[in-house]
Amino acid sequence: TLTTLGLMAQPEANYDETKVPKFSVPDPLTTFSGEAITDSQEWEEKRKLEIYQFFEKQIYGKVPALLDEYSFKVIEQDNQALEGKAQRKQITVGLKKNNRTLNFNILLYLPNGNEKAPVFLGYNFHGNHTVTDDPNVIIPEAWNENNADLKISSNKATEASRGVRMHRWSIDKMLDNGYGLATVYYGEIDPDKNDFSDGLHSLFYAEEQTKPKTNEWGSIAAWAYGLSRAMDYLENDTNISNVIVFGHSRLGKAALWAGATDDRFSGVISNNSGCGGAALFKRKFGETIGHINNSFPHWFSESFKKYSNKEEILPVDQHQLLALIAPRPLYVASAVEDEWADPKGEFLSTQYASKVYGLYGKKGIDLTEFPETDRPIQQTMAYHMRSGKHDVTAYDWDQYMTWAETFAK
Ligand code: GTR
Repeated sequence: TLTTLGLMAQPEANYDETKVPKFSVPDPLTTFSGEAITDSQEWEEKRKLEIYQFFEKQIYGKVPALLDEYSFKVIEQDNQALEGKAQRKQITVGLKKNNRTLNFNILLYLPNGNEKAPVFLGYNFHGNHTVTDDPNVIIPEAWNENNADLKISSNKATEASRGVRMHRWSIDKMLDNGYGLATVYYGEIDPDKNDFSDGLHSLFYAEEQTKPKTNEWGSIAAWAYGLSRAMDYLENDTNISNVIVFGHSRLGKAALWAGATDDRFSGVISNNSGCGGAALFKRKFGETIGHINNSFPHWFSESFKKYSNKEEILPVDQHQLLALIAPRPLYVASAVEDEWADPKGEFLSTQYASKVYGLYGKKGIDLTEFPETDRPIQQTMAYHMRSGKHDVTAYDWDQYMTWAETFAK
């Protein structure tokens, strides 16, 4: 059967475990030429780089060049925000290339009373003003996807959408537990539509160029790059001890790639990131490469399209993306009802990446059984399967904070 999703008819998603194809998991500890890797030094010198380069050229796409200029400016600050609980800063970051400029705003809350705090950095889907009802948070000007439930129309956020996504960010609890939050509206980096004329990509074009080259970045890589540019500011803020990068769903894919490309992130959290995130492609359970390239042709590099409905010829899988983050703490979280994201595939890739963590003497996920729902496993690598649907909940944040307390501070 075929279903029409976007551009081309695609096979219907499989949700039947007995129909998952038999496949062999590419071994993180055997090089493409067949050499065995036995310690962390060999991993870094021989294997990590070739895996990294594969993901860079064939999946997410390469960043084409360096920026010409980087600048930041604290445009708003209140040391007694949120009833005195927090310091709030809003920082405009300016990126310049070929005389073109792109600006984005970081909203930063730091807990009062601590000299230095660990910070969660994560993109939001519709604007910094959606994560809190704080009336002082700036509403983004950039293109915004319409969403009637969230009161966004005419592709522009307004006052009407202030606070509409508060439930996804446990800001009060973060502050009470001594964590800060930094968030950015992802549409300020690259509007999420199949159009390469705007956003970060367009800064880097040569004259007459209208889209990235075949092996160059899609939107996920551009969003990951934006997280690193936010980090350029955060790592110099003297009130911040370390930054844990977080993302949900498509933004979880971006958080993972940011974690793999930038080791300044001291920890990485993937919340329901699914296909192209933590889930294994080769299981073809729920969303597949064909589906994702078809519905979101702009997310990956053009070179990744050759793997649509050809998972078997892909020489890597997503556990190797996770392994690129080793030995830094990594949390992968799924939700039971989020079958489109293949929770079991997210779990298995976490488990398969564990042996790379083992090379560093770090504990991964050593369970062989699929874990029980709402029973988190927390080591340097952590995993939980939450009851409920595709979302970010207070439960998720409670687990992330408990884990970060021991492993990622
Ligand atoms: C879906 C997409 C998923 C996931 C999700 C989201 O439509 O198929 O890969 O990214 O969107 O970001 O919420």
